[in-house]
Order: sequence, then C-alpha cells, then structure tokens
Amino acid sequence: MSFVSFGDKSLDLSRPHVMGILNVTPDSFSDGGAFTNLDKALLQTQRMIAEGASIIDVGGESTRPGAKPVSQQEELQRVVPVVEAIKQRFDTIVSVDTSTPEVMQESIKQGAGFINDVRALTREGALDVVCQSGLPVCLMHMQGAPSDMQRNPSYSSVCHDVFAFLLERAELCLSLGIDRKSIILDPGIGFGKKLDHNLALINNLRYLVDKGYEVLMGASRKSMIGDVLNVEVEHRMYGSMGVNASAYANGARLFRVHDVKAHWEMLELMYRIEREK
Ligand code: PT1
Repeated sequence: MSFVSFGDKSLDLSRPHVMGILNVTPDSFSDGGAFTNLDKALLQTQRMIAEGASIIDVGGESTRPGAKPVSQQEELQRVVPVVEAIKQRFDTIVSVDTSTPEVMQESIKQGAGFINDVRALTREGALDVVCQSGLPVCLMHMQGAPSDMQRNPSYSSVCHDVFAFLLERAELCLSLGIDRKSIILDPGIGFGKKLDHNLALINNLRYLVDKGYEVLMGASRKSMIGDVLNVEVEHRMYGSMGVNASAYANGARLFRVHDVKAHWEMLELMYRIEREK
C-alpha cells in the first residue's frame, strides 16, 4: 500500500484511480458546456462518484487547442463556488484544474485536496501556494499556449525534452519541501504535440515511474484518438480506454477521464490481474 494524503482524504496509489472531469467552462471541447450551472455540475459529480471516481477535477479554463485565455476573476467565479458546493455535499477529493494562484488558494480554502496545473506551477506565486498547502500537485508539460500550441509542435527528442522538463519542475518542488509521493507527473497529451509525439510519450511513461514519481494520464476523447481512428469526439471512448490501458501497463496510476464507469471497470480488471502472482 502507498497512501498519499489529499487534504481530508487519502488514496492508495499502489492501485489505479479515476479522476472524473468536471468542466465548468462555457466552451469545453467534448461536453460542450453541458454543465455550466451549479445543479448540473453537482448531478455530474454525483454520477461520477457513483461510477467509481476517486477525484473530481474541476476546471474553469478551457485548455483544448485554440482555447482563449480566461480572466482571473472569471475563473474564480466559475470554479470556487463549485468546489465549495461539492465539498459540502460529497465525501470526495476535489482537484482544481488551474494555473492561477488565486484560484488555487480560494479553492484550497473550500476544501480542494489536489492542484492540477497544466503549466506545472510556472505562474508567479503558484509554487508558493502549493508549498504552503502541503497538498499533492500534478505537474503537466505543455509546449506553447493553448491558443497556438498545435500550430507546429516540434522537439529534438520528444521523450527527452518532455521528461527533462517534468523532472526539473519536480526537483524544484522537492527542493522546496514537497514530498516525492505528492508530486504527480503528466506528459500533457495533446498540449503542443503531434500524434507521433503523443504515442512515444505514452509508450515511454515507465521512465518517469522509475524515477519515483506517480504519473497521471489525460488522454480522454482527445484528438490523438481521432487521428488514429478517424472518429469524432463523441466516439472516442474505446480509443481512450486503449490509451489508458497502455498507460496503466506502463505505470500510470491516475486517469483523468470523461467516461468514468468504463475506465473504472477496465482498470479494476487490470489491477486485479496484476496483483495475482
Ligand atoms: C491533461 C489535461 C488537463 N487536459 C491534466 N490536466 C485537459 N493534468 C485539461 C485534444 O488534443 O491531459 N492533464 N486539463 C484538456 N486539454 C485538451 C488538450 C483537450 C488537447 C483536448 C485536446 O483534443
């Protein structure tokens, strides 16, 4: 067993966990802003918990390719009331998908237990907030910014470049006193990456696990699945499960997904098989 504390709850990261996606943006890429009001967000939360989610990931900034930046005030107004409402009603871990230190801080006050930052704590003040909180953090790699990251992604060696960046950010966190087991690394599927970049990163995830870090995979319904299968976003669940099964086999233990039940069942079988020596 390998328990990591996420605020008022802890998770055994020797087994897989599903992080259910809760977009509170009006322009989300796959559920089209279906859950912008609080009641809908709570219903979706309840459903994802019932389907096996260990963590609910609340995000108020769309980071899909082409997405426009959001103001700090707008992000605060979208995210914080939802974090508060979930923590009042459900016994679950709330993750906040943000790069903005003020959003991190206010969400932590409302009981958020995990900081998920697609910019790996590079915004001024973000490192401080996370260090002070003692909470686990997900550090993700992105090349460029969402508005233009898919224009012409290029690397001299994608695995080398991405893993070196993540390890450098992780070592900075370690040096500031964050526990190694509280640092979760994420290659950032679709964030300034072509198909072959994404595939190579997934195939080589074990490298990060061997360095002693937990790995999070966020590939649910993304373009890389459309690129391989030629299917639209609403038909990417089976492809997502293939990617995530491969990531599990390569050592990932946290899975950020839309289709919670399907992934929970797939991962539970993989875990049970792996345990029986
Ligand atoms: C992710 C992630 C995230 N992805 C983490 N947080 C998004 N830790 C938001 C596409 O190619 O992978 N890890 N938060 C959503 N962003 C995208 C990016 C959505 C690319 C779609 C694509 O389709």
